[in-house]
Amino acid sequence: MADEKYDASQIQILEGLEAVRKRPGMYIGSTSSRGLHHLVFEIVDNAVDEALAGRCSSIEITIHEDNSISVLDDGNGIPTGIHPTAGIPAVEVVFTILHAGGKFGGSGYKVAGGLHGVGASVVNALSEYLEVTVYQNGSVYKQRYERGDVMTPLEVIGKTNNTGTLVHFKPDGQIFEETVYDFDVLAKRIQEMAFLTKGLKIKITDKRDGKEEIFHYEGGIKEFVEFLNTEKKLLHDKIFYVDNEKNNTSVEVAFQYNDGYSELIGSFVNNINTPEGGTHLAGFKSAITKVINDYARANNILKEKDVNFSGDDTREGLTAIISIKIQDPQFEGQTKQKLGNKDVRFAVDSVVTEHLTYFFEENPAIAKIIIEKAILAARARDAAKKARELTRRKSVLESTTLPGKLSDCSEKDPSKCEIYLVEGDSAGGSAKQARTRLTQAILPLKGKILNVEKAGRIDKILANEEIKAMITAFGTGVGEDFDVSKLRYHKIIIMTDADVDGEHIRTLMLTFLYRYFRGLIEGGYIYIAQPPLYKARKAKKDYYVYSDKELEKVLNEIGRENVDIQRFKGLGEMDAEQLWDTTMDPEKRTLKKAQIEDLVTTDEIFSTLMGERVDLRKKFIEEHAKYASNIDV
Ligand code: TSJ
Repeated sequence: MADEKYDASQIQILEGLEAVRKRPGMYIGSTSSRGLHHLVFEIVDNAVDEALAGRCSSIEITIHEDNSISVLDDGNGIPTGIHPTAGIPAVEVVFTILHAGGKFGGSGYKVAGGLHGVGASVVNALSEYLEVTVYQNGSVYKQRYERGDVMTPLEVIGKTNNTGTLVHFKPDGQIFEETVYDFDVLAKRIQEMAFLTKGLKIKITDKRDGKEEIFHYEGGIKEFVEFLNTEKKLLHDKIFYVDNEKNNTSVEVAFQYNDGYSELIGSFVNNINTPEGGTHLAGFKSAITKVINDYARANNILKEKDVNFSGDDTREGLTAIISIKIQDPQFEGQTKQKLGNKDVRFAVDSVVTEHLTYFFEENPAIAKIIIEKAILAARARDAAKKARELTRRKSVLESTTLPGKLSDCSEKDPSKCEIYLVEGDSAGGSAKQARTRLTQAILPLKGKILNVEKAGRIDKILANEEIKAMITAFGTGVGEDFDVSKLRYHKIIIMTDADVDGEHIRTLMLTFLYRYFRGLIEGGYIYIAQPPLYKARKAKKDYYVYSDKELEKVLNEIGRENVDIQRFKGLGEMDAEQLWDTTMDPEKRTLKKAQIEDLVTTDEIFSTLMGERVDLRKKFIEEHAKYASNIDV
């Protein structure tokens, strides 16, 4: 290639990637641990695309001892030929031009990839170094970049009989606040990727400690459902599964019922989780409601006088995965996580309707079991409704009669109000003393609140005093009555001890909110207070410290001599002033927003921790002293 041409394109390229280094958050969300892990997913997404195109069957991810990452696939290799308009090798375009990648006339679905849908060039820009090796046409090609700059041109460095792409990069310590990888964070998302791409084998190896895992599911999302239902009592063995295409939409659905009372539906568009659902989820729900009702009528299980099952009735105990792939996904809603494409609803509805009708005809015993479950759900719903009406008359759930234990705030504008849900009466007392009366309400909750996962249906749960108090204080109503516009506090803050018991109670509360007030989590109203773990005192000066890592940092700064370190076992060990200063003062505190992070752990935690299996629950609590991490930012 002519040198001149090479230089010319180079200048333009450098400008492009400089922007990424200046404002990394714009491209990868943040430069925290989350952004660090995001880099890996960006790269892996590209290799998964190659698998979706049918050219790759195996991906190997390695965390090296220096926390650099390599990703190897056995696909065709990123094209090495000169790109017709850029005039440089296509692989160099991929790594040096923003938003390039994958658009070389390849067919099939382009997975948007990652949170922000940006590509390899962003990873390159944010890496101390990145080396790409392509195995193609009998040759091994290699190129090296540093902080996005081309260090060496694409060179042939050897011969090979293999094909594939290897990318090795080290995130730039000048950019990232955190540079240490967490195996579990990577493994979780990679496992999800493997479930969503049937047949693809993904291996992850941690060279720092020798850990490795291989995820490989020939059954794809059918095995995902099996996995999510692992600790559940199943209502039927055979999993419903369909993988079909309709109007350019690939529709893959799997589901199975368990004897529980909640529904767990994971929905994905081009391998990206859509926690807020959208048209694909709507299509699925309308199909199963319709097919179950039609079958029940046709077989005279629902008589003429009977009303139809509601959608909720047909989804009690349902575990499902919906994975669709489309050419041009449109995301809407506040967080752009809700699929908006109108025609997708019809495509999913019609594929599921057709195959589920057929499935019920082939498996009448399963149809009967599912319908019986819906009958019980409908009865419980009626009972709960009657109970609610009764209690409403008694004004127990009426927001005008607030619970006696609530110390309400005086401000009436919900957007300015916050409520602290505080574990235990004594901590509740300190919090009450510490708070700002105008905007902060305190609701102390006794000991272990009800374990909703084991308690059963909503009618029983509503009878629990602690839960009744929360519902009344929130003001939103619950179940069919839920109305987020009636929420009395725009911040609901869970404040528990920093010990294992506190964690347990926090998880119980989150479980309750997840199951019955998911709208509050999705709306971003639920927060977790961060009380300090330690107080370090030196020369009459106090340092409040929130993690073991921070303690190390503080001790390094102030010196280890003559330091008095106090570990706070519970909120109760702090006086009102300390509690205010460290945890409740809006000017100084940090709050974590609870969000439904990923399906794999969320449900693993909720069912393992809360379900029937006491042995697993114990083991889980012991292993995961910090298990709310999956639900935090
Ligand atoms: F992200 C990335 F670019 F760094 C990256 C890309 C990282 C890794 C580990 C793999 C890949 C990658 C890209 N593997 N395979 C490909 N494939 C292509 O770029 C490719 C190959 C052939 C054709 C074609 O149309 O023939 C098209 C494409 C996009």
